[in-house]
Amino acid sequence: MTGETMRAYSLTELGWQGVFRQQLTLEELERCRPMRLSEQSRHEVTLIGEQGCFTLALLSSMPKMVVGDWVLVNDEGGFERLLDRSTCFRRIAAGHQKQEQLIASNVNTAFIVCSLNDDFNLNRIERYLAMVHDAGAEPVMVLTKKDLREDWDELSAQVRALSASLIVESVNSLEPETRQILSPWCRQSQTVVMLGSSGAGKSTLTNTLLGEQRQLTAQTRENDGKGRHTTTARSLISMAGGAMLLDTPGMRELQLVDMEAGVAATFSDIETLARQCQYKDCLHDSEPGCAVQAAIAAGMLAARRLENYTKLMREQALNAAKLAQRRVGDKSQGKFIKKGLNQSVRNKRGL
Ligand SMILES: Nc1nc2c(ncn2[C@@H]2O[C@H](COP(=O)(O)OP(=O)(O)OP(=O)(O)O)[C@@H](O)[C@H]2O)c(=O)[nH]1
Ligand SMILES: [Mg+2]
Ligand SMILES: [Zn+2]
Repeated sequence: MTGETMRAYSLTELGWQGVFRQQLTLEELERCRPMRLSEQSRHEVTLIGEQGCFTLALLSSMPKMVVGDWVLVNDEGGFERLLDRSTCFRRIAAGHQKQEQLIASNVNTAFIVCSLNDDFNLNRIERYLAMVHDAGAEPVMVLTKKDLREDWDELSAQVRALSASLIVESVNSLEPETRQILSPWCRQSQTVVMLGSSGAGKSTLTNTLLGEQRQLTAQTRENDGKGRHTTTARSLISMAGGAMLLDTPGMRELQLVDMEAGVAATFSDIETLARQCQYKDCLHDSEPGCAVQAAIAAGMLAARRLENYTKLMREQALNAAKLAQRRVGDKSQGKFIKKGLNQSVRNKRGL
């Protein structure tokens, strides 16, 4: 570990909560200090705590860590252990290799940032909601670029219709009053993650909440709602007197994995209807006595919603199966390597 000078924070400012404190033994309370992982790269992580900030080199013996984690550091400045997470966001990494990727941990609220402009998409919003429900955090929909759409209220109503319990705020992220609108979730000891597509306005929102231009944001480009990736790394930033804000790079592809409960929570209306279907294993397709199809016919449920529910349920199960297969593959490959090593040892010994 190498020391670095930086402003020190109180644990409350860093998002410390009872659920973490109660994990410490008396001995650990005396000997160790908790620090929060604020940034990470392949080989090292940045930890911040009451005494400032450290860079910790990662070793293969350490557990997989992610931004938001609480880590115990001993008197000598060494890694002691990772505390259990209260919430954890994950997805299947983009690309061919089906690998689970951790995105953030110990988050209380997820702002699902979505532009009211070009990339408005209910299916994608439901995808994010499934991920947030899976993580165990509270989702808040933050619809940005309200100033660029005259019909913003209509779009906002479509999002509100997804679930009666869903909180939906429409904002202009560049306006200081947005800070007021989002303040209920930005109190001290809270952690808020910004999730959403590239160009949705996550960093703009972060800066407005911080009251300073801390994060780099894309220039406004007319006729180009797509946006390049401006933010390239996740970082946890302290909002003076308020929450810890976690800005993330836009996700090109958000594949769900092993999130049956997260999808079910996102589509609780369909799950409730399904309990009234005639057949327990109803696929809500063309079975007789299907309460879900009946709700669609009666205009109570959008056919789009059932389609997306079916798609996400299938996707998460398929990815879970692929991941399990990959794990088995890794294990047998591990055995193979071991066997190979034993053989080479025998060869060296002339056996
Ligand atoms: N008019 C208007 N422009 C906005 C609003 N929110 C964001 N923008 C603009 O949209 C562009 C993209 O915003 P960013 O904050 O960089 O987007 P991001 O979500 O952080 O994107 P990545 O870092 O690539 O994931 C910038 O030019 C912002 O100024 C808004 O509410 N109204
Ligand atoms: Mg950004
Ligand atoms: Zn049915």
